[in-house]
Amino acid sequence: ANNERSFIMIKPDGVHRGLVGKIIQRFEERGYKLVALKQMTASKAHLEEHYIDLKDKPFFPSLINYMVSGPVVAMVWQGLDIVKQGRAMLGATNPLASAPGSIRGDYSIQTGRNICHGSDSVDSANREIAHWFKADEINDYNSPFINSWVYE
Ligand code: DAT
Ligand code: MG
Repeated sequence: ANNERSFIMIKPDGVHRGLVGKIIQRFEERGYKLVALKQMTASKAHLEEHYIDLKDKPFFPSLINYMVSGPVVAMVWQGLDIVKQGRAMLGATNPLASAPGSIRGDYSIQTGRNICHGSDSVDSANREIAHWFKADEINDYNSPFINSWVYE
């Protein structure tokens, strides 16, 4: 459906490296609609909940330390197949396995500094969007230009 949503986040390294605009631009140019955006420095508890599925992994503490180290840019993008397409646009978890042309493949080298996050399923997207945004922070606006010129 054209109103599928994904949670996409620019991690602290992406913010420090000045890649916020470039990452947003890729989703905009593709034709996806930005419906929520904020910059915040997330708490440890908030990030541990976000990454709850990984809590038993050996890299969990370093992942959380990295994610609390600075501001992130949290976003909700909307459009046809955005969850799957968003993952493809981000690239593989390990940037060394990410195709050139993907965000991670173009801008990063190591898994622990892979600059961006994207929901891995529609269910995780719904969970993550509710975790990062209040309902009134999401802008459910109509865009006739996108409706006519991105979709047929
Ligand atoms: P993704 O971010 O591609 O959804 P994930 O959900 O498996 O990947 O892991 C979340 C983040 O945790 C990932 O972006 C970077 C870190 N991570 C994952 N696997 C790792 C590993 N083997 N070593 C170090 N960090 C890892
Ligand atoms: Mg993941």
